[in-house]
Amino acid sequence: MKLITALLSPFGRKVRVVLAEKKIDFELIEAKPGENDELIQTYNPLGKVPVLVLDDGRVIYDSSVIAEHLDYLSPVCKLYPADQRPMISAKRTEALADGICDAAVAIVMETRRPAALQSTDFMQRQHGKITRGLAALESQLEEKRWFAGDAYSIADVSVICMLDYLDLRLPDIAWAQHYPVLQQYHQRVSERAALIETKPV
Ligand SMILES: N[C@@H](CCC(=O)N[C@@H](CS)C(=O)NCC(=O)O)C(=O)O
Repeated sequence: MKLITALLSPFGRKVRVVLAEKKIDFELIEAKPGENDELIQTYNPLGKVPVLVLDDGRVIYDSSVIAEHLDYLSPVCKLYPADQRPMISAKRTEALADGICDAAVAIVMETRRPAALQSTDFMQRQHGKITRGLAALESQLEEKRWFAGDAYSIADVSVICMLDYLDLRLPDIAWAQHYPVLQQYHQRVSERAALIETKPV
């Protein structure tokens, strides 16, 4: 299978972490939106990465659909809980972490526009999504070891990828200073090999 993604995409990293956890071999095709749009749009009409191209030619997007498909393919390190309650909890946390990434990506794109065209109001709305999202995650975790159920899941993969993306792109948010529960959780979970080997630099 082939994974088409930008190396710094938090959504692409989520998929790379899942592939690493499951020890699935794949070919990485690096493609950046804005630079390789023609290639990306050939596979995904939305022009977004990541995209997974299976050996039989089937194309899968977005990152959540890819991650769930990979979890179905391999029993190694199951990432979507089998029971309904923890499964919905895992998917909701994945949606929240991905939504924070959407807001962060939107801010990064806005700051690349000419200064005169940038909207302070738009950026404040995106910042609100990020800070409310982080506060919700901080209170959800409390004393728990994992975000969903009693095991590492796609929720944890998504949250770690999101936190690392904020550090990379929006370090002024300084989330680790404001959310001590998330900070300790991040430190502990980030020791997993799949997270270390995919960490963006
Ligand atoms: N919901 C999508 C989001 C993917 C996404 O927004 N990717 C960004 C890169 S980080 C992208 O390709 N943006 C290009 C665009 O929006 O045109 C997913 O989970 O895969």
